[in-house]
Amino acid sequence: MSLILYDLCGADDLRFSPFCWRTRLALMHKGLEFETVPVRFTEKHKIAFSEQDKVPVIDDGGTVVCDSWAIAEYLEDTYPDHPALFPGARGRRYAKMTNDWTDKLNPLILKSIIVDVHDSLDLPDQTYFRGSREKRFGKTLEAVQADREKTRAQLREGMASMRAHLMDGPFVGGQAPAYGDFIVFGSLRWAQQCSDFPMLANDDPIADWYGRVATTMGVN
Ligand SMILES: N[C@@H](CCC(=O)N[C@@H](CS)C(=O)NCC(=O)O)C(=O)O
Repeated sequence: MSLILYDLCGADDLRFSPFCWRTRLALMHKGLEFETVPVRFTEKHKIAFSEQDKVPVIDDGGTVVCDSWAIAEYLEDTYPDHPALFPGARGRRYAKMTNDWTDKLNPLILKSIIVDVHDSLDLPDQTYFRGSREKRFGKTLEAVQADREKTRAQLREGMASMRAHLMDGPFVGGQAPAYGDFIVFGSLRWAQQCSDFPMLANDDPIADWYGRVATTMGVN
């Protein structure tokens, strides 16, 4: 049985989830064949078998794994002879650090593009997204996004350690992209797909890195 990725889906089949991007790129890097099943926010029934309500979920021939980090570990441990997601002696720990660091930056991206994300969804999902996110933030999506110059500045400042890291090599993972790259790339890809508001300045070394990952992974 083939491997299936349950992938968040917006309007016009837009696949924009930062977490699903992590998994998609991990599968591509491992050279594993997979199919995707589009899942809208309001189609939780499609992942009910996973006994939780978030994507990504993979079904690898009957083995169901949820949560992008758990999926990455599963793929690395199940397919050790395929290209490594966590290269190097401490690769897994560094990737986990990048995972946790990026998860803390994601809210800044979300707040910068939240109306644009809403507008990227089909109508039933727009209603769900507005209701759930306005409850989370305690204000309208428009009020959240109104501060986006400020939140984007915080994001750019928050990425300083990555700029410093990239002075040592072209990728987060070293000389070639690995899971640490896919984590950060997924978040910036999400912003790029849903919004015209650029997260990075053109002369930011992270913008160059983003282009390198896109080219290497063939996701331009
Ligand atoms: N920690 C999880 C987070 C997954 C997550 O938050 N997924 C979002 C899509 S980007 C989701 O499914 N949200 C469902 C909802 O908000 O109802 C991971 O790394 O996979």
